[in-house]
Amino acid sequence: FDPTALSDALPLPLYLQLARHLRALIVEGRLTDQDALPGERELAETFAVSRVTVRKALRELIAEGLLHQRQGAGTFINRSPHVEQRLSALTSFTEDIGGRGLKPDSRWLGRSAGTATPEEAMALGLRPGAEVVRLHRLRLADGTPLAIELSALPASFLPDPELVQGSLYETLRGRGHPPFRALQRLSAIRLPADQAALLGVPDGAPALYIERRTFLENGTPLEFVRSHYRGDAYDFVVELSLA
Ligand code: 16G
Repeated sequence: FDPTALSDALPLPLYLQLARHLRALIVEGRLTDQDALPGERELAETFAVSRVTVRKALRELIAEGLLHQRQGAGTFINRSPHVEQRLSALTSFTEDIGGRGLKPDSRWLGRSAGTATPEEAMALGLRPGAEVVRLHRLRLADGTPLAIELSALPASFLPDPELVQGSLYETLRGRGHPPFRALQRLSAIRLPADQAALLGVPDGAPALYIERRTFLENGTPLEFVRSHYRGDAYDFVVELSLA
């Protein structure tokens, strides 16, 4: 903690200055050795501000999802699961998260069937006007949102989005259409407000926008996915060898 980070001379109210300082420490991972913040009185003394100011600053960070309070126990940093994901294996979210001993889950943001948009038709190699099914899901690990995924599939492989209860890939394997190969593109973005809110991170937080096109063994496009992965929760790792 740096008590000199706060100043009466700045045009920002003291509680917002304190929130800004604590936010930076949390987001930059500089409080990694401890989960609990010092008590209100100790923070007030450290920063030479009133307890009311401390309380208002903490309330800001709780509203942003960075901290939580437990009755009688204190204030704690919300640690999100950190996932190290190999880029060279074609796996599903359910397998990735389950394989780490975390509980994979999805919240439906939408599911529909309809005519492919030009972009979907192009990505899936469909003729204009072909039917697709869309699955729009918030993906969670141990209850923490990690990614938003919008998958589009030709209706010929998945006639009804309701067929997917848990894992999409498991459903496809069960129907005799196992994903075999995929082409994936990752780009860095800042999350717009609506997606940041779903993922429980501040507006403009860094994320990876990932597009994946998945194919059957015979090369037929099976799935077109546009997803947003939290930048603070994922490391993508790939092994390189001499060409
Ligand atoms: C992964 C894939 C996604 C696929 C999903 C299926 C990326 C980066 N990852 O999250 O394309 O749709 O797995 O997961 O796109 P499920 O079988 O658990 O539904």
